[in-house]
Amino acid sequence: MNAILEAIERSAIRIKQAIDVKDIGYSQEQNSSGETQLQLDIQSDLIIEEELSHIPSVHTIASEEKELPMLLNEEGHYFIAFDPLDGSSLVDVNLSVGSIFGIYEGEFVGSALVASCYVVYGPRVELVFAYNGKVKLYLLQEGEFEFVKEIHLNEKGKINAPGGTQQFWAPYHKAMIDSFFAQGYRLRYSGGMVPDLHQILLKGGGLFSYPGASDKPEGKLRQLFEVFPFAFIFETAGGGAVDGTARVLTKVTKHVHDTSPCFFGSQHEISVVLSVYGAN
Ligand code: P6P
Repeated sequence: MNAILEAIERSAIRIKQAIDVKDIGYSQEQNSSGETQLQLDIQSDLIIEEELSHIPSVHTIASEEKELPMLLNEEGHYFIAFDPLDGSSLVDVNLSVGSIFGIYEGEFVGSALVASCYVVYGPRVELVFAYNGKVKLYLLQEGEFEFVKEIHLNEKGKINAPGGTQQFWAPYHKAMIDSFFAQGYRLRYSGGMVPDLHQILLKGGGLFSYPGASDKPEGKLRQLFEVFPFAFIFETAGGGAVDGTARVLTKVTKHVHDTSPCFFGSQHEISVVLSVYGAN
């Protein structure tokens, strides 16, 4: 696992350099989710693929930017799913973006997740790694990621990050979101999953939601590359991650690019989601 973390660290440093110097032109290609790929998306994907290809324990990789999984080493046992540069379109307005990694044992299913990691490229480059019951924060300093602290979520938070298109929300979802604001929760939503969830983790808690809605009944965020890795991190940090009625990590993934409605947060906020969705 240490070799994988080191490969992610090397990838992060190379991706940060690419963000800082590269133009952000669009390619002629689209990814499997129908999103036009930035040159940066493609470059970030190739950087991670190259760094992981040197690790014997990695069997297969799956990327948000690749149609199908890619076999790297028959003898390996880790299956790694990643979103190379989530929220990449935010680069052209100079907002934070991130890379997300899910490290699965033997197969791409939520229950096989054994470690998760994300990197946030903002005013500083930080990395969060969840493994063996701990969530650890690292800060890039002079070319090295230095350990900062362990992350724990409070039982209840103060941040509300409501994703999705409001006009398509179910009425009970809108009433639930509004109820948090009526209790004084602060609106914190940039459109970048990594910085939005990083803020909730570092500020002690709250709720991030990207629900199923009439325009996207199965939500927008991808199970293997985005939802499951963050679910693992939030649960390890003492919070929860559900699709409205159940833990997202129990979901069955039928296709590598499947999405899921998702709610990540502190225990209190997750219990509110379960009671509201359970009653509708
Ligand atoms: P919306 C970025 O495109 C992304 O995949 C996530 O990073 C982010 O949470 C979500 O989409 C934002 O989606 O519909 O609110 O713009």
